[in-house]
Amino acid sequence: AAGTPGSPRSADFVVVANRLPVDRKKNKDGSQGWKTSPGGLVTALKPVVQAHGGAWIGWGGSADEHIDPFTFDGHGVVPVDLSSDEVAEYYEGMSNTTFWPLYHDCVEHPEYHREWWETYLEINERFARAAAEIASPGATVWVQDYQLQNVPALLRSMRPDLKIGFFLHIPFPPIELFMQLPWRFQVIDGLLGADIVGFQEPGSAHNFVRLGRRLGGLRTYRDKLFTTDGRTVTAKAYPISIDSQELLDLSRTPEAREIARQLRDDLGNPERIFLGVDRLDYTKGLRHRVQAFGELFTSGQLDPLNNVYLQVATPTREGVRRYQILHRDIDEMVGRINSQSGRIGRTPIQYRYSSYPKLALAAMYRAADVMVVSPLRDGMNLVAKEYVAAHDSDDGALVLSEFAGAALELTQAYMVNPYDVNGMKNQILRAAGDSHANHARRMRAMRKQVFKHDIEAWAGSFLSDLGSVPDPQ
Ligand code: GDG
Repeated sequence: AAGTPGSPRSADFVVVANRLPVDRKKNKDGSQGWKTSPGGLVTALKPVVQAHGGAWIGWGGSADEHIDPFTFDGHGVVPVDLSSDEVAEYYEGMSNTTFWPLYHDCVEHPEYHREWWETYLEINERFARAAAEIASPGATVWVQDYQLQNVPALLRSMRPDLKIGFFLHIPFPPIELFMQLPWRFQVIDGLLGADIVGFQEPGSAHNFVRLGRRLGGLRTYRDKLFTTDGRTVTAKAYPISIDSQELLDLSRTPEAREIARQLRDDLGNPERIFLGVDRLDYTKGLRHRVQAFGELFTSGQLDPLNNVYLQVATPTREGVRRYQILHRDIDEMVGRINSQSGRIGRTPIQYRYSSYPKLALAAMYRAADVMVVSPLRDGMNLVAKEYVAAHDSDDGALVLSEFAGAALELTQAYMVNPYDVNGMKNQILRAAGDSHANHARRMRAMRKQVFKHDIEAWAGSFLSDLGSVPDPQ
């Protein structure tokens, strides 16, 4: 569909996120158009934005390009332009080389650069201004994620009449780590501009409250922080989820069944398929996981004749150095392991550095006997939930890191500490060898959880809490 040009009307519900909910596409007649982006957040929030005739503010994804606001599919689209220098400093720098590692337990060293911070603030102000311009009086604005932590306070200073929610998709770190940040006061103040600050799990919410008390000197009570300007901010967990039914339906289509069958065939019809699906990110624990499988295959504890480990690693943040190093390391590890185990015609690790259509992923989840999700730290991890929803048989098993937010909900998974390679090897073997009865019991319990608490429930519970925040005085 082509968007309708012209500034969207003022909106009483506004989403502010780093990325817009639309991607460019080429129409049949060769002209440029837009299509809705894939992904859970868009699936969850788009209907809400549509219902309100609301607007979505975000970056279009390519630098040095100006896009005018337009109306698309019943909601406003308000692009925020970024130059390539701004992308380097605000996005690749401050967001993905400072906040991302700092908030993930410092599994890689965060870098602190004053220029990045300056640009980060400038861009946050640009997003806030766009929201201030389009929000109608008393509107609700929902700001998303670590790229935009200063938007709540900036927006509140421009528009004190608004209800402002913020949701952090990644972990919020313990005070001992957060204290490293040279701009720690500003970030806390930025977040405190919201009425509700939502996190993936209670531990993160608790870290934030503690920080508000210790660093901000605020009075707090349970999940409430009382700001110096007389407002109450709630810090609470809203564990995000997936569109479980949609994914299950997809995995049940004849197309998905056929792709799954073909996949088993292509892999040589092994007794067991182990699967990993991750963005190629250092937080996802790929090095440790590949090491564990490598040892299982070379020692013969997993026989390469009957077992295959399929790892899909989706390209991501390829402009950031740490990601380039990780890419090279995993290529090298997989090559070494495959050359040392298996035999001609049998490659124990099937590694794809590539992204796949959702249908293919659904088919992979369907085909996988054991799903291995072993991040070193993860806000939630949707892949774990997707496997549970899409693996349409009781005979499946999920190996899950205790450091993923999902571990609090998917308690019937085979839990691992990903740093403990021996422990992980044992759990992988245990998950693979467990009885059908145990598999079935665990899968059913997890399925119940994922179908009851889906993405719609997530958005609904955040927005209903935000709706009951008293109007600003
Ligand atoms: C952040 C937080 C939190 C992956 N490869 C392909 C593909 N994917 C999809 C998966 C899943 C999504 O990407 C990844 O979500 P995760 O939750 O696993 O991880 P992050 O990207 O790090 O997400 C995380 C999340 O935000 C939501 O709040 O859970 O903790 O880090 O949906 O299926 N999708 C397609 N092709 C691929 O190759 N189509």
